[in-house]
Amino acid sequence: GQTCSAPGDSCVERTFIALKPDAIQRGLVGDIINRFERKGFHLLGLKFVQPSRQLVEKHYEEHLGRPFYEGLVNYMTSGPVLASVWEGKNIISSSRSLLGATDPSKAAPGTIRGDLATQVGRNLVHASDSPANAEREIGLWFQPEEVQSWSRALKKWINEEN
Ligand code: IDP
Repeated sequence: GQTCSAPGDSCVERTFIALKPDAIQRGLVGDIINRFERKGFHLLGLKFVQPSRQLVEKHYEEHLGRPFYEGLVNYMTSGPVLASVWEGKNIISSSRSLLGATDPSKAAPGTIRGDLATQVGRNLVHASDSPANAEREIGLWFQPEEVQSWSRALKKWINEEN
């Protein structure tokens, strides 16, 4: 959880990405994960979990009281979720660009939601929206030993500036 203040700086962040139950049901796991891998992001943790109501309520606590909150909790607990941790340059804002707008009917073509979804209540994927939320969400969904630290041979081809 560092902050990448200026676009174009070289700071590396971690984020939490979850493929929601509709992504699993629709068989889109490979397609969505592929987009993060092809971008050059570094996978640190991955697990298939049936989240409890309590976990989802904590994850979405900022939305408590919103009209869509109950539906959102029901949706997120309706089946297994693929939870993941990724690292990369400016990954928090960059992964949200890959996802597209929250409402898939407004998401740009080329984005995950723009290409693959139509409904805000079935928008396939979650990505943390700030460094503080990324660390909070990683801590909610993962034990420390489930997040790996490994070095990739391709690193210099993806990350070096010159
Ligand atoms: P985000 O997932 O793009 O960060 P948030 O505003 O944090 O968007 O909303 C969290 C999730 O709540 C959304 O991804 C979506 O699943 C759901 N949601 C948000 N707004 C609505 C709504 O108006 N109707 C139904 N579901 C919504």
